[in-house]
Amino acid sequence: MRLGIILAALAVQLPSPVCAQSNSVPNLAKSLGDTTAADTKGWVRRTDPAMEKWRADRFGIMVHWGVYSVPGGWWQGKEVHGAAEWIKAFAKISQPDYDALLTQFNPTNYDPVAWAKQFKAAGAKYVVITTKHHDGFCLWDSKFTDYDVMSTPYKKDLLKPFADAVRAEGIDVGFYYSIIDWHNPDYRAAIKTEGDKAAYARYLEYMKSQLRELLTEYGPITTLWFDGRWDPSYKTRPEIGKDLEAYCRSLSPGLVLGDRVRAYDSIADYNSGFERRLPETQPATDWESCMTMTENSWGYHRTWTGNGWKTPQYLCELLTRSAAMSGNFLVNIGPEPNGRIRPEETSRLNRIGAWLKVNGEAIYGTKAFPIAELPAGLYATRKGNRAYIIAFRWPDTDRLKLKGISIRDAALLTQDGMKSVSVEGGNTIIGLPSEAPNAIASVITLQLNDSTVE
Ligand code: FHN
Repeated sequence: MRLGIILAALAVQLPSPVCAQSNSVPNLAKSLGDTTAADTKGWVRRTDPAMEKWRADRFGIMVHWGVYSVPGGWWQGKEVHGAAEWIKAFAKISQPDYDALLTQFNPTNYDPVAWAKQFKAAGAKYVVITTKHHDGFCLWDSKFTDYDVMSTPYKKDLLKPFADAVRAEGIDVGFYYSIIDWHNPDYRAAIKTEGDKAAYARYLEYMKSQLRELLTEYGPITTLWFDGRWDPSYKTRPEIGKDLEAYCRSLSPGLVLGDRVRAYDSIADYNSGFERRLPETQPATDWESCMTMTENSWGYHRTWTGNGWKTPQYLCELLTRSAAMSGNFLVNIGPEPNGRIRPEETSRLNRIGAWLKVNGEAIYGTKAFPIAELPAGLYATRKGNRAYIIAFRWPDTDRLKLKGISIRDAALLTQDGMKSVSVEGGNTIIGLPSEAPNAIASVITLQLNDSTVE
């Protein structure tokens, strides 16, 4: 067993929520990808069109798909708790046994056009798919390895039709790429000898070759989502990440890169370290949260129980809280090995999409709008001189006083269009119906007086 996988297996013993599963663990706990201590000092806020587009998107979908979906959280008749994409490490599966899974990966129901329509129906503006996860298996026909989809019975590139279909729906395509690789013989978790150093240098070339394929043969890729930077071989040598980052940017100048390409020493274009949680307060940099629908499995887990699935309402609230702190929200799905998106996920995506269809104006293209003493369950965003109060808990009384702002006009966003509400009390109080118009969360739009500083 390789060093990386041994360390990963050891991680099972650690109290990391990625690895452990317990009913007492809160829904949004810390996990391996979490970072909070990165230095924000050297961070430069990009204002080019690609970055502004990403910033305005606010909502995306992440897809974890690979051969790990075949066992789907089960090994030798036993359920393996925790993240299903980690099953090789968690169940201590030998390389030959794991490789045998490739012969069972045959997603004949894969319909990228239907996937793309589903993403559209969910209201997603960008999608990030795992091209290669920690197991090293590649979803595309890579010239640099046989450990890819061409070695499965399916024998067709999965990414090309994915990228084409997603783009055809007007959604941006992003690629997840794991730095950790349990299969590549040159990958090292730690560098202890000159031999390790030489091997890792070869691995770096391998990554670059693959990234060149991904960035040049699949149309415009708006974001590269690196992951797995915590092994000492990477995290103690920031120059490796810097080299990789410069290489990717040279191939695709507008690329939006999260900080996981770097070795915890600085933020790239945005902080991608909020994994399965949101920040407590608004970060100083651009940021994105990635979120599982279950407690902690990203890949398909056949019989997910744990502490259940997040409700559509909760997912909408997490998305809203992100926008209200000027951040993006990436919700994850883990498709089945046959290529279907599971019903627990389609139903949630559809509910989020239905909510966004009426209320998306309060999310897309907005940023934080701090209002003092906003009651619990209410969030505020802003776009120019229009602000939005998004109420996940309808106010207790039918008058809402908003401190420190002056409103010209107010209305409710409803399925049947805008419904005017009264503004009183020196332009700070709005009159509300006694019942919330939307079952998930209702949006009150505010036309701000020009004196309200942007
Ligand atoms: O170990 C992975 C995990 O499987 C998953 O891909 C998440 C997604 O952010 N990232 C890693 C943990 O940080």
